[in-house]
Amino acid sequence: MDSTSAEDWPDIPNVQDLVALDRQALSELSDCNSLANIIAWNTKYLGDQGLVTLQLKQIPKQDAQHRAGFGKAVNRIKTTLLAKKEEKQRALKEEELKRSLAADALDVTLPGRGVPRGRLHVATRVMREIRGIFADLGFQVYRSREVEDDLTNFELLNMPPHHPARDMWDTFHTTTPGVILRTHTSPGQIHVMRELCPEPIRVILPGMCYRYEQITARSEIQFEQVEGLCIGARVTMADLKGTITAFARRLFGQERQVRFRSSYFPFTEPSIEVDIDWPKEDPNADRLTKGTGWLEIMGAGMVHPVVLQNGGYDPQKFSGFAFGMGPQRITMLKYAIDDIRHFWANDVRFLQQF
Ligand code: FA5
Repeated sequence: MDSTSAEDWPDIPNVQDLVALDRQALSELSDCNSLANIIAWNTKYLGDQGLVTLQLKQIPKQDAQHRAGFGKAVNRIKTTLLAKKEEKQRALKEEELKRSLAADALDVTLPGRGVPRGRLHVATRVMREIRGIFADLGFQVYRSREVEDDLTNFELLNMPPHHPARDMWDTFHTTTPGVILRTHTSPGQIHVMRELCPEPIRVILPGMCYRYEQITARSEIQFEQVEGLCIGARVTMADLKGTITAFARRLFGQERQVRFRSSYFPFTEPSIEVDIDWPKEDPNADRLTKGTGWLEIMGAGMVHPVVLQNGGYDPQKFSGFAFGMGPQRITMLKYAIDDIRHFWANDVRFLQQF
């Protein structure tokens, strides 16, 4: 930076002090590397008690001969320092702006942050697939209640209080005697029959069921079922077999073999259980089929005449079939899910796989 030299004012006696002050001020100014430093520098030299200001206050005390020269010199120093200070201040502000722009740089070419998209739970997807298949087969959806009475959940389905088959469906009782959480969707058969009798029926009844039993990898205390009910003048076992086979092939693939095994349910006669074959090349085949090559997907049968009667239908004129499947177990088979508890765990690592 330029500084005043003693030769500029040869007629001032204490010119050396002024020159030294000027040089010191300029040197310190050039060392300032922040706006805060400049403020401190300004206070030291140009503030009310600043070193240059003090010299300005000395002007009137100079003898008449040197007063004008001294005043001129001090004022010149002040003016120069002010100008240099402003110049330095501007440069520092610019530097600071550049630094902050570089630090907060916004790269407008970066791709935007993706919005995470939700999806349907795998159980909901399979449930919709099942509904879709039965819709194509001409079945309507009938919604039925989850809180039932003992009469509809058991008795009207041909299970009087003493019936040993009740042991298969251990129940959650409410504090109101006889009011329970349904153990299966089958009581819905009674509701739909009583509502639609004597019309023919072709419905599915999806919904939640509750059983007081041990939770395992295959069993929950709360799970979904899809009940099916078809009633008409000449409904036969062949209709049941055809419907189930068409359903299983649509859901699991055209090549699938469907096997019907005789079984027992108090509300169907005859009763069957339905298996599908499982591809041997699937590494899970042995575990899933327990080495048999077949997997059970539902219970079914021809509606028992007592149940038809309880629903208002004359068993001499009407016949029907019914089935009940667990869509969560079907989902487990379809996607090789090894534990039914994943469905309710709400773990996104599980959910994101589907
Ligand atoms: C019944 O519940 C009968 N109501 C089915 C039926 C309906 C037969 C109409 C005949 C005519 P079952 O208890 O086997 O049957 O259950 C049917 C399906 O529900 C099972 O195959 C299984 O897929 C599912 N399920 C049963 N218990 C559980 C459980 N604790 N957790 C998950 N799914 C279950």
